[in-house]
Amino acid sequence: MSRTVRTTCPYCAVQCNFDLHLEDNLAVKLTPTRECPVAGGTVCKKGLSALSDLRHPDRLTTPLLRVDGALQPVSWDRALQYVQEALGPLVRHTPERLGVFGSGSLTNEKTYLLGKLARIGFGTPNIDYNGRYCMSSAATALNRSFGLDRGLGFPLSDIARSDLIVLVGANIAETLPPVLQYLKAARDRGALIVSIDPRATPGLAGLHVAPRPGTDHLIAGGLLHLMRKWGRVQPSAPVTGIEAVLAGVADLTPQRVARECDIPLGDFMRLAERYAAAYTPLILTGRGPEQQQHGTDTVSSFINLAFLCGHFGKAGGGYGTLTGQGNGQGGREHGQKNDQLPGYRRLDHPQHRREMAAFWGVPDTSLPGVGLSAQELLLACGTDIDALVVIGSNPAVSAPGAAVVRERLRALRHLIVIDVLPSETAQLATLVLPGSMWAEEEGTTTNLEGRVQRRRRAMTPPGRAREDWQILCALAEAVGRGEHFRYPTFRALQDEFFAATRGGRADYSGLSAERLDERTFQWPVPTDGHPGTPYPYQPPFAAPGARPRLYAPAMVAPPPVPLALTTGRVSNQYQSGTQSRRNPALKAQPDVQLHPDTARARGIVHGQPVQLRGPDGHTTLPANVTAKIRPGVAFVAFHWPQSANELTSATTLDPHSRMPAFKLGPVEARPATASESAPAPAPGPFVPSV
Ligand SMILES: Nc1nc2c(c(=O)[nH]1)N[C@H]1C(S)=C(S)[C@@H](COP(=O)(O)OP(=O)(O)OC[C@H]3O[C@@H](n4cnc5c(=O)[nH]c(N)nc54)[C@H](O)[C@@H]3O)O[C@H]1N2
Ligand SMILES: Nc1nc2c(c(=O)[nH]1)N[C@H]1C(S)=C(S)[C@@H](COP(=O)(O)OP(=O)(O)OC[C@H]3O[C@@H](n4cnc5c(=O)[nH]c(N)nc54)[C@H](O)[C@@H]3O)O[C@H]1N2
Ligand code: SF4
Ligand SMILES: [Mo]
Repeated sequence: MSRTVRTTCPYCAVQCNFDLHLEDNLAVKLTPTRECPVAGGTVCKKGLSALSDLRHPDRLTTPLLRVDGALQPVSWDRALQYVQEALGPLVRHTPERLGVFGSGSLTNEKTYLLGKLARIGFGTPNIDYNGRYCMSSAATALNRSFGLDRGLGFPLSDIARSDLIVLVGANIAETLPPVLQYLKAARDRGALIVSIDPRATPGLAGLHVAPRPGTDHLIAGGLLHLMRKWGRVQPSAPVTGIEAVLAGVADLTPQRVARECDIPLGDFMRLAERYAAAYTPLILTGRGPEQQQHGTDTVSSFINLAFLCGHFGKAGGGYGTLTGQGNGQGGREHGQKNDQLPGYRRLDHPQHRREMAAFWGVPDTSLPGVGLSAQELLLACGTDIDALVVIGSNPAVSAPGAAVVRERLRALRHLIVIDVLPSETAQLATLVLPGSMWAEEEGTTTNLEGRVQRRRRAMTPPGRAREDWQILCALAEAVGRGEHFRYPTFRALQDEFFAATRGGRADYSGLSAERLDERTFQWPVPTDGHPGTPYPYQPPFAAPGARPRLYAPAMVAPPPVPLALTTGRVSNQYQSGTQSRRNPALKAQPDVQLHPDTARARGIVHGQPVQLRGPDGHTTLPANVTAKIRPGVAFVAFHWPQSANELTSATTLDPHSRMPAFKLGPVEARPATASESAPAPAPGPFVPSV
């Protein structure tokens, strides 16, 4: 029998819609739809080839328990008995020694359930998620100025109305390809597109500025310095903190910016003149300036510029951050963060605690406090943390200082991984539970413009794999806390989730599956008849005094290093690569990009192996010698084991957001010796020992 189910893509935060065509309950084809409210029928090759995962031969189809050192298939009864014996005593006696690690690729409903499981199922404060590695600096900066964190404060299509688009460390053509159509529309109407990136990336930029990594805040500050000098400072609304911000940029002359960022003065002046003349200039940050030791302050410096020049909150103007993971936005709203309760409530806010405790029917004193952030949680494994439950993340590859992190994961007494494929993290587990993928479950995701959309189930999980939400409920039962986790249907969980957000900043309580069948909505949607909120950054602001509060970042350049490591993505791979490395349509190989001058000075030859050493590890990768990267910088993508995170620092974190410094660290590079050049063993097919 044939049928078609419309759903959203499993990968990035654009959340393109497409139709799955099924024959006998198996998806056989995927087609984009023009009715997609986000991308209008465009998708990228990752989305187009997403069917590959669903019935991949490596798909996890049975629980696996480590017995005598090897993972072996077991029944669900045996698996849940292990959970009872492993986690039960911790939950009863020392719940804080049990950690939970979640993900921005989980639906809103699973995110909500995971946070609830940690707080009132396990009773632990120690839950955090991979969005800490992704959006935390931009989220922290937006929250501290506006009391609100919605990545884009306008519909994506508004970008077409901008007359200057400044992409700061955002490689849109490779990471969010359908967004390019809106930039193209703006360019066709005369907009200039500027890319600030130490690498020349594909796309539409008419001006490319390649600063030293970690100096973006000086560009923002230098622009504000000139805007003030040129009489362009006219705040978007009454605001606190303006004097300190302006004082902070008083001596940031164009000459100083050009010198410290190491960019041509003429390019900087051209950017400044265009910014001064533009009516709707838009600054969009990606992970480049955000995943830094001072990423939060850097984002604040761009917010300050846009706000003080009166562009913040304009349709298609101002500032926005480009969220990355499929549910990166919703995933940071509903309680899997260490300091958060559903609806973007705060765990350290007495009123918010009372509201959620009453909603869940528990005493508010029983809710734990704020726990460890993601990297701190991983580093505490084997010392303060005895057991960790991981769902939807592969930190053995994606966490900074991955060699150190793998050591910590191995030191755990119990590592329980809920995944769909045998990720490198799953291969370290004591128990692996086979979960569900996008096309196998109902739910909602919230895309990079805050648009809530339905995911629809087309198929059932294979073999003995179960839907993630049912697994989470089973964990609660196994530790004797099933009482609050008995949902007769998924719909009961979904309705509870929507209701739980009522009164929170990210209020979804006006939504239902039926309303979302009619159309999509940008949050907040506080009542049944509410039309959604395309433009949420409007007075009165949620910040104290109803005024935005601007923060004055220190305008200090990072000390120069002989060779700076920066890391990121390539178009043909996704994240830690669990899915994309297995997809024959997405071929790519790891390498290290180096400028010809940098390579020559070190005797490094294109294509030859390079030995790279960072503060917490080392690896060998072939040299990709290219003039598309600035001298003195090495770029390594993080999609493979033995790639970027062997070289990043496990312990350097932004003090405000606890974001690791993925985008700037010291690295040494030299030609590899014969013994170092042996290619890293390719991960073979995964065969659990039987
Ligand atoms: N193909 C693909 N697409 C993806 C993903 C994927 O893994 N693969 N992941 C998704 C996710 S979760 C995310 S978060 C987004 C991320 O999307 P992007 O932010 O676009 O991706 P990155 O490659 O991490 O970083 C962007 C750029 O920052 C530059 N950069 C490095 N250091 C600096 C610096 O100091 N200053 C400046 N200005 N730039 C710098 C890098 O050279 C890089 O080109 O992509 C999403 N889309
Ligand atoms: N050096 C460096 N490191 C980085 C970055 C960087 O730019 N440079 N970027 C960081 C960023 S922005 C991010 S977002 C992180 C991402 O890195 P990770 O947190 O590792 O994210 P993924 O690779 O998407 O991991 C997803 C895992 O969950 C599984 N999975 C996917 N969907 C589901 C689901 O619905 N249910 C279940 N049970 N499992 C599922 C997949 O099979 C995979 O094993 O990496 C960070 N690491
Ligand atoms: S742009 Fe993102 S959401 Fe759209 S098809 Fe590609 S990966 Fe999927
Ligand atoms: Mo991300």
